[in-house]
Amino acid sequence: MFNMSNLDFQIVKVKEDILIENDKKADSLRKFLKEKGIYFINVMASPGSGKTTLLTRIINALKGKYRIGVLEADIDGDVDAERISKNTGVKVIQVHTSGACHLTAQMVEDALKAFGVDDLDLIILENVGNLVCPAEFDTGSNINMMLLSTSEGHDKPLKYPLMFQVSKIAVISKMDVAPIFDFDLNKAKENILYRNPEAKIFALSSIKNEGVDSLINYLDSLIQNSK
Ligand SMILES: Nc1nc2c(ncn2[C@@H]2O[C@H](COP(=O)(O)OP(=O)(O)O)[C@@H](O)[C@H]2O)c(=O)[nH]1
Ligand SMILES: [Mg+2]
Repeated sequence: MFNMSNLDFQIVKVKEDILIENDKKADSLRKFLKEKGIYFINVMASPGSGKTTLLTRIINALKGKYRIGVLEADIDGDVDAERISKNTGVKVIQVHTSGACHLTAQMVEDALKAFGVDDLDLIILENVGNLVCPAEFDTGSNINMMLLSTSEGHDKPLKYPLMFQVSKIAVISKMDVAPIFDFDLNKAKENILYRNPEAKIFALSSIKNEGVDSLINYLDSLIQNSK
């Protein structure tokens, strides 16, 4: 694209091009996984919102039914991969993003190549903890699930629209401590639905194991219906 002034320079819409390329790669990855009969869930949220704790419960509930592989994406470290491996026993791979705050579809494809997917029915990606960047990049997943923990506040859908728009499942986590943080569940639901009227909302506590079963049943039905 060229600028509107008479000066001799060019404006390149780098980000737009990157996103278009990423969308293409994500579509081809989705097609590849569909042909193999593999369902892929991308989990996004702020750091500390309870992703790994919730995933541990989901994986332990579904691992008897599906062969599960987990991608743990972080800027550095391998603590979550270790936690998932130790607490669930399923196959896990840690992906480092070299400083990036999100995973691209290309990074997912590279990780899956290293991982090997032939023995899997379900892939779960714990994306980098961030409420902004991961929402922009289609990972090739079948569904995006995001978490909003009660300690973050019920106003977050108003501040971070894209994350709520691209996530078909919105989990409100840490309901056990909602009163401490003056978290208003009705307002949170209203704010989520304002961003995404189709969102399926689950309010739960992973620590107390309350409300987790209905999310697991819903995920199970999505996986079954994808076959
Ligand atoms: N009170 C409460 N704490 C939780 C719950 N789920 C996770 N946590 C705590 O929140 C912290 C971050 O959890 P973690 O699963 O590592 O979050 P992640 O960074 O999103 O993966 C840990 O200290 C967990 O024990 C919950 O349902 N209730
Ligand atoms: Mg984690």
